[in-house]
This record gives sequence, structure tokens and C-alpha cells, in this order.
Amino acid sequence: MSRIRLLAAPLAIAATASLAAAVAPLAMKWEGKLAGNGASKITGVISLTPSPDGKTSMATVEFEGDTPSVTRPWHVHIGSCDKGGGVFGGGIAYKPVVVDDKGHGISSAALTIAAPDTGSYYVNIHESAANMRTIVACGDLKMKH
Ligand SMILES: [Cu+2]
Repeated sequence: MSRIRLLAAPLAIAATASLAAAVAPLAMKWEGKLAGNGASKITGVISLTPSPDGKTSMATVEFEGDTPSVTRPWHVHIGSCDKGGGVFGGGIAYKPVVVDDKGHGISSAALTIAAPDTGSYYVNIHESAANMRTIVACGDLKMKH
């Protein structure tokens, strides 16, 4: 019994190390620019960044040129600004942006899923919780090499 344990321990460590080496390079950083739709003058930056262990990710949004003091729901979505898709990660992680009195807004979302290494993703800024259908600004994310 003790002999098996002695053999199993180094194997487990080796398996964990090789798994980490295999997973880490797959978590990629994504970045993009936000632009207003229609009359919106919003401009900003967006990102999706892997955690150090590659297992989770952090989405960020920062913009200016918005209407002072509004509250904007936002998400990373699967797809592109042209072709919409579902929310990436748990929607509950995305705290709405509360725009300040100068039209500047910033928020981040700690996601429980890894940053992807493939696919298409974008960030959209919704008009309000009561009008999610109207997208006031959007930006496609691009993988950073
Ligand atoms: Cu959204």
C-alpha cells in the first residue's frame, strides 16, 4: 500500500505539471475598441484577459462620450457586432457601467471561464436594463498575439 502511494505521488505531480503546460498557452488576451452606434458618441477600449493560471478570465470596458449619469448594462458576447450571439460567461458577473457626470464609464467582470484561444467575441453596451435591445456601442475583440 505505502509502496503504491510513493509511486503515485510523483506521477500525479507530473500529470498536473503537463496539464498546466498544455492549458496555459491556450488562454489568450483579447482587446478591441468600442464605437457608438447612431447618435452615440461613445468611444472606448475593451479587453478579455486570462487569469495567471489560465482557468478564469477578466473582462473590462472603459469608455467616454456617453450621456452623463446613465447606467449601461454590458457583456462580452460570442460572435461579432455584425452577427450577434449569446453572452460569454455568466451574465451575472457583468455589473452595469454607471456613467459619471462627465460621460465616462468603467467596469470589469470576473468570469469563471477561461479566455478562449479561438472564435469570435465582441462587447456591447446596452441602452438600459429596460431597453436591452438597443445597443448604444459595440466593439469586436481581437486576439492579441
Ligand atoms: Cu450584452
